[in-house]
Amino acid sequence: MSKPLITPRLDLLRALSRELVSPPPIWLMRQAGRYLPEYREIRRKAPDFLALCYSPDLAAEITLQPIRRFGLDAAILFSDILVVPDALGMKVTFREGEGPLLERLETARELTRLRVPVAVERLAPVYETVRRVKRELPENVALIGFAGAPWTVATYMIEGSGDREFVRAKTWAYGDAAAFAALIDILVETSIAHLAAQAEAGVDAVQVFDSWCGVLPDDDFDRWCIEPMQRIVAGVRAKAPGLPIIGFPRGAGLNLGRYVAATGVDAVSLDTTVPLAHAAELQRSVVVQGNLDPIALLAGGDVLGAHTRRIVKALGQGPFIFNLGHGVLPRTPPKHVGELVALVRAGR
Ligand code: 1CP
Repeated sequence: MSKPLITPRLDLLRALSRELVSPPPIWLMRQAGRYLPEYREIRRKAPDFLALCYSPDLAAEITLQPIRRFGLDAAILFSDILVVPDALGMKVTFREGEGPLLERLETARELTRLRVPVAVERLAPVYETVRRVKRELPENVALIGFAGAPWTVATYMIEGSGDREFVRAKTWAYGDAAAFAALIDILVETSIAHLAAQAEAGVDAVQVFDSWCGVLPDDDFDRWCIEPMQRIVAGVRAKAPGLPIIGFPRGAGLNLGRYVAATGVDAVSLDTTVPLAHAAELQRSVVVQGNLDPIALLAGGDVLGAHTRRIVKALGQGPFIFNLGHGVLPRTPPKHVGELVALVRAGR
């Protein structure tokens, strides 16, 4: 018998092309990671976190773990936004349970140290992971690639570790905008190349994480979040036409509408604080994704049920992808993720 000529399109891609998919596709930020015992088992044996990111076998296995357990509609490549500074030649380490630590950029003069032309070559193992995952992923599951947005990645490169006031990064951006723009340019260029290489290796869509753009005031939000993202969207579209792009401007608040209109992203991932009435309004012009509070997932039970139903009721009538408003927290019981998937799928 001959194979059917048309394979059904992935639910995630249908939703990203503005189709109403009911029940909505679901995947979760940080769906692979520390809350899963099978991840912790692999992590325990690895020399360090980046070694996992650069091992195609292990990274592919970790990418597939939540798919096997929960049957989600999309896998997200197991990697990190900080592989980009690492590939540019900055030393990046991850301390167990404490987050990343980077050798930091002290002055604009140090930008010449960054190895821009070879960065993407150094990320070859990441693209090999994409190819392996694609071979093993069930055919109804999409694969999402990603990168950090320039502002967010720049904050790690300048702060070195998490100063949540961003004193050094902001002082640089406000005080020496030309030098800061040079760093942002390097990150725009490298992100475009990194995302296009993931597309070439086979990802079905990409997400750009701007986890810290919510701390920028007014014009600086335009200059360091919206403008770089406009260039990334244009650059990726030129190299990988048709690849859907999801933006995650976490904490953008009142700037969300302008971010969507100006960047032209196919979908916007909403953090937990975005009111559902506002999300429904945005949905008229863009696909929305989100925005369950990760704490509701951690809590489980009636709290999880009530929060989930409220979101599906408010957003399930338009183009929508169910997700969290930020990543799965390490102490989340895996059972709650299974319950969430069942709840969203029962909402037909
Ligand atoms: O110790 C460990 O085992 C490492 C924990 C861990 C994991 C599982 C880190 C360190 N990164 C990751 C994977 C990761 N990071 C993925 C892929 C898998 C998935 O989502 O399932 C993705 C998409 C990221 C993205 C990422 N890394 C972001 C953007 C999203 C967000 O959470 O806001 C950011 C800011 C990072 C930096 C980073 N890497 C790791 C940690 C703990 C952090 C956050 C540090 C901080 O809060 O400043």
